[in-house]
Amino acid sequence: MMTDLVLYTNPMSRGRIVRWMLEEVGAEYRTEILEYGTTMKAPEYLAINPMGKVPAIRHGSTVVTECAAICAYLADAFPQANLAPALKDRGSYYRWLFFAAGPLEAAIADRTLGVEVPADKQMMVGYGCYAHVMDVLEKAVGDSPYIAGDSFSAADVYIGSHIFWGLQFGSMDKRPAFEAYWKRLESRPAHLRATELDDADTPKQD
Ligand SMILES: N[C@@H](CCC(=O)N[C@@H](CS)C(=O)NCC(=O)O)C(=O)O
Repeated sequence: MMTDLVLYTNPMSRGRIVRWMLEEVGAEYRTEILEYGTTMKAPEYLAINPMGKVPAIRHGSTVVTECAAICAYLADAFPQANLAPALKDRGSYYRWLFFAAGPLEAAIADRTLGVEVPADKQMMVGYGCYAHVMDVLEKAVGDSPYIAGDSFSAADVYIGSHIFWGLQFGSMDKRPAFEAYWKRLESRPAHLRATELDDADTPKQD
């Protein structure tokens, strides 16, 4: 298939977030699967993402890396999908996209790795403490049907994926508000399609 939009991914990675987003915008795209430790670290791919990590996208001559940035980019590149609010309404949209990419990711990673920030050092750590991040996020997902208000947006693809994985892998508290929020997202046709595509690309375990 000839297309100017390419997804660089591995089916067992955060690339699933971007696949979901691509299915939401309904864009035609081609997928390149990269393997951990080999093609992901090869010079050809390091020219796309010097971090040697997936996902990344190339859209014509534009390369975007970092899941949250890719979700935001695709929402703007394909405005007909209506996945980004008007500029004047983007306060919550940007806040939660960046909150999830920064404080939420870091809080979950530290907790998973058993890193505890001493109380007297929390003021210098971007997320403060894990419990506070959970409380703030719990309120946010309970305040409106979607994270940035009444309409589903790219921020839901990103933050919803974190919540889904957090609940699935036990890296986040199983709070009813998180479960109710994910229930509103999980059967979106684009999410189901993306999961099916990534599952089909996942090597089967014997
Ligand atoms: N901050 C990046 C994280 C990307 C990332 O860590 N990807 C992992 C897979 S989920 C990866 O490619 N790891 C391979 C490696 O580090 O060698 C994003 O949000 O896109």
